[in-house]
Amino acid sequence: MTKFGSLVLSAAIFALPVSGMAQYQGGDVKDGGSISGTVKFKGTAPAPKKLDVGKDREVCAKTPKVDQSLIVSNGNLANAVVTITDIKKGKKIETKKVTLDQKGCEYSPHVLAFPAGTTVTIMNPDGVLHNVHSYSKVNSPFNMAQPKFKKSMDVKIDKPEVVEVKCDVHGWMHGWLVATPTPYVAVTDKSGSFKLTDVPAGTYTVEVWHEKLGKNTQKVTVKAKEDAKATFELASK
Ligand SMILES: [Cu+2]
Repeated sequence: MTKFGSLVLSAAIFALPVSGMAQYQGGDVKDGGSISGTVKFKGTAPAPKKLDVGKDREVCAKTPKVDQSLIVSNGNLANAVVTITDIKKGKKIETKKVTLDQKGCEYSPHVLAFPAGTTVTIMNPDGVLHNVHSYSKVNSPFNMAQPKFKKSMDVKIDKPEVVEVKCDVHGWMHGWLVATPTPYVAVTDKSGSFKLTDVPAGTYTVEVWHEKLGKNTQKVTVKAKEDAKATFELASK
């Protein structure tokens, strides 16, 4: 292949994954409204499994660990990610640093969501070795040892993707980094609540994603300076 040809090809490969991002235009939002609501779990959720902490117990077993992959309280679902999938224009993307903690050998938060282009600071306050391993396909995967003396390290997630993260030292450690093409993203708290703010008036597709329960969408109409309510319900697959 000619030099020119390979340049064109590599430019095309580079351009593909970010095309979704390029479509979004950030700016000032005047008289924006919001979308808030609750994500519910349909049915009776099993009690979360206790995790077997078989390594570095003096640090990792200080607090009991339970499987975070399905946390439901009073029918409300935690750790669900809510986004607007078809918004083309809205508030500016601010890529402030966000933090993923590993205190007590557990990822906290279990699901961390942010706009693509954000730098994630991964903390290691416990003084044990972790190995942070990402299972990304769109972004370059990382596999980084974090020795006990390395209190923090940064990793930038450039492109929109749901990235699974595991620790190769502690098999029970498992979490998610969710990078979105727009700034409209929220993760439900223990009460299943979420809120997306500064949304320009209009009708949008709002999507909820949960690691175990999958996706669900609904159309939501936002009026200027008003809060639109949306309730989602996800069931076991
Ligand atoms: Cu670890």
